[in-house]
Amino acid sequence: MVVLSQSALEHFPVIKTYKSSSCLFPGIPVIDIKHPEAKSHIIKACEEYGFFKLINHDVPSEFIDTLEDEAVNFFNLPQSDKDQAGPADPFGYGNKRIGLNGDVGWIEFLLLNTNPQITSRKTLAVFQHSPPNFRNAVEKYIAEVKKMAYEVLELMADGLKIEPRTVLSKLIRDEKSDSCFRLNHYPPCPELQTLTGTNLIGFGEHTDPQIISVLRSNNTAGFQICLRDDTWVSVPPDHSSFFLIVGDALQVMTNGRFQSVKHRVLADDSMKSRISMIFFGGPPLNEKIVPLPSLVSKEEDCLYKEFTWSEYKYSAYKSKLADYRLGQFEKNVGLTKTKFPHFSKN
Ligand code: GA4
Repeated sequence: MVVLSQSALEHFPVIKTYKSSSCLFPGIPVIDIKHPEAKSHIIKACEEYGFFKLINHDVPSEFIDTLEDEAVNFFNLPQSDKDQAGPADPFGYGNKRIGLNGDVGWIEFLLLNTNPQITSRKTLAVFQHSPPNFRNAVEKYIAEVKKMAYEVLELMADGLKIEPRTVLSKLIRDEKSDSCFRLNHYPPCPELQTLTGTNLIGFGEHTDPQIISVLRSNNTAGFQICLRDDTWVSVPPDHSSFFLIVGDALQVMTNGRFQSVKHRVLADDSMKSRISMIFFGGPPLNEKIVPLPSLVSKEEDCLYKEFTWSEYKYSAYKSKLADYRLGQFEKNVGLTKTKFPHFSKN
């Protein structure tokens, strides 16, 4: 993975980098989960950015550090050992290929499903082929992050004034919740320095299909989000906080009041490896994804057709990373972007 020839580079999407102008974005909303007004801060952040940084959480740092160490151990294994846990179909170990439809990135990763009831054969194979403490570290971390995600979703329901306050969190708490977990390793790419003004894509732009994603990374830069005016900004890394990302399903459930945020990762051009861990909270497969009734005043105001998570997920897995996946589920295709002021460019 680390040997990078010019010809290898030619197979990778290279985008113009605006390193000097693509600003580090100091303005990202930072939410203290214990602040008395956290619920209204969350709503504002989701409306404006579909994204926020969460601080003062109760996830013990020992679980975070242990998982990071285990992830480093895993990615340091000989390539032939890692390959035994692959290819990602979509679960398992993946190297450069993302999804099933030709997307590539400067990345290697492990994608696992997290529901013990439907633990895929591939997820079990990953645990068999990984260091002995790996499974334990993954399971402990996920259990803690899930608890935090429930709390965030309950504060969100409070802020949206919907009852019961568990209306969103119960979808992820459900034993049939179709959630998944991803460990990413973006190897350093110092050769980029010779390619002045270009940058390699680690993980191309996309929105997450699920309800909410909880991202945590080591202190390496590269993560960017797309603002409502279509500019890309770099999010300063912070290894002790979590970044919460609104997914497509939550966009639909809020009838577009929240918008799933486009994000991507650029490969670093220093000697630093980026390690990230993301929990994707999804509903049960048979769950209907529809706007919450209290967020739609009249039936004709409902922006989306009715569909189940299973229908959406399988359609997402047929798409390319950068596709606008919700388009075919909109009642009036293309209208969503102009319906709400915060979607418009100005
Ligand atoms: C994006 C969010 C999650 O990482 C993911 C990704 C999935 C994959 O890597 O297999 C997808 C991508 C993600 C959306 C479109 C499809 C499916 C790759 C891809 C091209 C695990 C998910 O659920 O959707």
